[in-house]
Amino acid sequence: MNIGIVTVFPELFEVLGCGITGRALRGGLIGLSMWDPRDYTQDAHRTVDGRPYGGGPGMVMRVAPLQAAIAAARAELGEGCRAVYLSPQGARLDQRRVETLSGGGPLVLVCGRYEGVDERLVQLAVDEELSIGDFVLSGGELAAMALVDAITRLLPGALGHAGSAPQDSFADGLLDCPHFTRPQRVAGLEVPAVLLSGDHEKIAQWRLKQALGRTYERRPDLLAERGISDAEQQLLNEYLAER
Ligand code: 9WO
Repeated sequence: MNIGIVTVFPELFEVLGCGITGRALRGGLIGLSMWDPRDYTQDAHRTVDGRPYGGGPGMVMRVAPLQAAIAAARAELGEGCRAVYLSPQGARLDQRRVETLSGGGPLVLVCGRYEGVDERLVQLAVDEELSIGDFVLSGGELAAMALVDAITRLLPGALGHAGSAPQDSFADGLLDCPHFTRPQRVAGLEVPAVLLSGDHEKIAQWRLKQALGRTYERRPDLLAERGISDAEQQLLNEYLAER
């Protein structure tokens, strides 16, 4: 999976050298390339921004350097690639979208700074605008890194022990169940006995019940979207009765 990053701060992406993404990079499972719009400017000051038409505070990223950087990235990554602009105005990213992007062609992730990019750049060179949540950052880079991380961990072979990804939160449209490790008692709080029973069938049932209960309590919107089977409704009823 090849991903181009259009950013005036390429050094921010060094953090992806750690952990799962770092191993995926070293193993060639993902390829990251950086495209700095400043390298595609014509003036001595390497200007990438301009004052906003209509006035107001701050600066706006100009079309030409961004467009040239995106074009250069596209040319190297192949014309089948999609350009994604990360911004709070984008469609909300969710695990389903991550799965689609992870299984698709190369990506160019466009990171804005300042007050944003000239809207004509979005019209001319961006295929899709995505948001990772309803909050404002100082630039699109952290959102792009979140997307790279989420995509990478879905690639076959990215996770050490195979089968971790499908058990993640959201794999089945549910929040994750609680997890416990040693010691058995912490500040008077015990690990649920069923997890010590060795009965893998019962443990799986307990985990599903917890996942259903937590999703119902914390994210009823997810549960409504996903739907619930009769057997699962039974488990959810047990969970609520046990509260
Ligand atoms: C800055 C600003 C300053 C004064 C008044 C309004 C303002 N809006 C912004 C703004 O939205 N800046 C953005 C910074 C411009 C595009 C890149 N930036 C960004 C991307 N911030 N947050 C994101 C982002 C991306 C994806 N998902 C969540 C947030």
